[in-house]
Amino acid sequence: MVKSLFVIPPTEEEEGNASTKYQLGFLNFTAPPLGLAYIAAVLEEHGFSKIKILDCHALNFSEDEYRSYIKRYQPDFLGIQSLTPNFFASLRAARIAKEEKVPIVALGGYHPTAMPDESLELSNGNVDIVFRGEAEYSILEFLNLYEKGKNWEKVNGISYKINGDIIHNPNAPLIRDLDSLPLPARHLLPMDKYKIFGSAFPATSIITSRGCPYGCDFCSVSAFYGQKWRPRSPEKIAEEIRFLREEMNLKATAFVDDLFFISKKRVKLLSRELSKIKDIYWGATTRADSGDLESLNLMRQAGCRLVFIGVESGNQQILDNIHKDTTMIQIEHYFDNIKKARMDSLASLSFGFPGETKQTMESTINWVIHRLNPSLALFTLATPYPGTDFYRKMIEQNKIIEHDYSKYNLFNPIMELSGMSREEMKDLTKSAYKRFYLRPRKIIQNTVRELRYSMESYGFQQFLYNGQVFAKGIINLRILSSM
Ligand code: B12
Ligand code: SF4
Repeated sequence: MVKSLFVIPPTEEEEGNASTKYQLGFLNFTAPPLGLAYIAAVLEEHGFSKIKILDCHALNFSEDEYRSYIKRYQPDFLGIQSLTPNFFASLRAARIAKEEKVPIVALGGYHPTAMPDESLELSNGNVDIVFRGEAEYSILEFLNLYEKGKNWEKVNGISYKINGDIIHNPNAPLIRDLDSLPLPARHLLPMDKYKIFGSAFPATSIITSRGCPYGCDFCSVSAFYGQKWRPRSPEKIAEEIRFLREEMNLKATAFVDDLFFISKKRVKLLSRELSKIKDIYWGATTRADSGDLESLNLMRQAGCRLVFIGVESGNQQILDNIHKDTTMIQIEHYFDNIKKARMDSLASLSFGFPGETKQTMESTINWVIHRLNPSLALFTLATPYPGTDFYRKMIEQNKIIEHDYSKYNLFNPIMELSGMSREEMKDLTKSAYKRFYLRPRKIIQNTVRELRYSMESYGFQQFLYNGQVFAKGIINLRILSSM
């Protein structure tokens, strides 16, 4: 039986989940690699029993610890998940695997899907195959053939090198019915290591649909799935949440769909299913043009406490430039509705898109603070991820000044901005955090919010947790004041 190992590679600080360094404690979000867990579940379902997942990020593994793990386990197949910031880390992980004589080393995920040639070339022969796109069934087909010693070179969705030439097989078809997939193999993951927005208790993520029909220029998702959206059924989603609640004792979950709220009808059905499950709290990503008050109220009743909104900018021209397809009025109205539905909001802003100047940044910050006033805000820097239209345009216009992918973590300036230096951009972003969070009103609001959650979710006896809330608050204040 083939022994497989799927890996989130060990990273240096910049390459890792940037939240550890740049974001604030209360945004701390370390979610399980569901993609690897889905692949493993499909393999298990088809009789592959020797499968492991090693999440070096969650376990805080160094490259030496990763090497020792490979030495002990001696896999026949090792697959590495690569996003853009950890691409070089993935190549180092591939080199270590080859040094430890792993016969087949593969890369998969967003970055190698967008850049298969570069991934194979830069690996210097340490990567044998790139799996492009959604890979549950291409991996299954590959391992079936490989195990039987048969020729795997016709498997759809893969790229590989043969006699110096790179071969790209046709794309693997998207999975038509997501309900046909087994539940992700979370039992192979260190579930106690994952945190959702810093919650003091074990939490997880769940995905209820894949893809997104919108075409925002900068978004890797629409590039990866080709603007196609596929849902799971509300019953299947409820079944997974019930399992998480009853079997794994998890109380909090984040829906990491690219777009959770796609239609009112679906939100209604889903909320009805979720309302039947006691004691489960969740958060989800929505667009600012998607939620009416009635739907938000239903979500609240079904346990939703936090809504994440990709606002991007407080300037209409910039929103139009990136094809966000929303208006500032819609955004304002949406935040008002979230408040009326008594939920928290996390507004995600991105500075540096085409049309950005010091003035537009300033006015966005003021608009967020004084008009939207979300519970939490995330201020990042626009990053052109390979595969997106935004990347293509920035390359064509010769605007990219940072070519080191490990800096593509949303907190480093990657492009040139007219009239603003890189340092000024970084400084203005830091000052946005300070101005947003270091207001006495916000400090009190956030502390009360955390206390309210802990009481509501865990009861009075969790006094210790409340102690942690205060400690975390003080740590956050210290981070902010040292920024
Ligand atoms: C949850 C999440 C996280 C979690 C967990 C990430 C993880 N390892 O899965 C955390 C919080 C750690 C995280 C961190 C970051 N993330 Co993130 N994240 C997501 C999110 C919302 C969901 C991921 C998910 O579960 N998808 C569902 C599963 C089913 O799909 P999947 O993971 O893509 O896996 C499938 C395929 O890609 C493929 N595949 C994946 N890996 C492998 C490996 C092998 C060997 C093979 C064969 C196939 C394969 O097969 C899988 C099954 O079909 C996605 C958006 C999205 N919807 O995908 C962004 C996303 C992946 N993140 C993104 C970014 C930018 C980041 C950060 C830079 C943000 C930050 N500043 O902190 C960091 C970088 C972390 C790092 N070191 O690389 C970008 C990636 C862009 C890019 N080109 O790299 C995305 C696409 C968001 C976006 N819209 O732009 N993220
Ligand atoms: S940013 Fe959001 S709405 Fe836009 S394409 Fe990506 S997932 Fe869809």
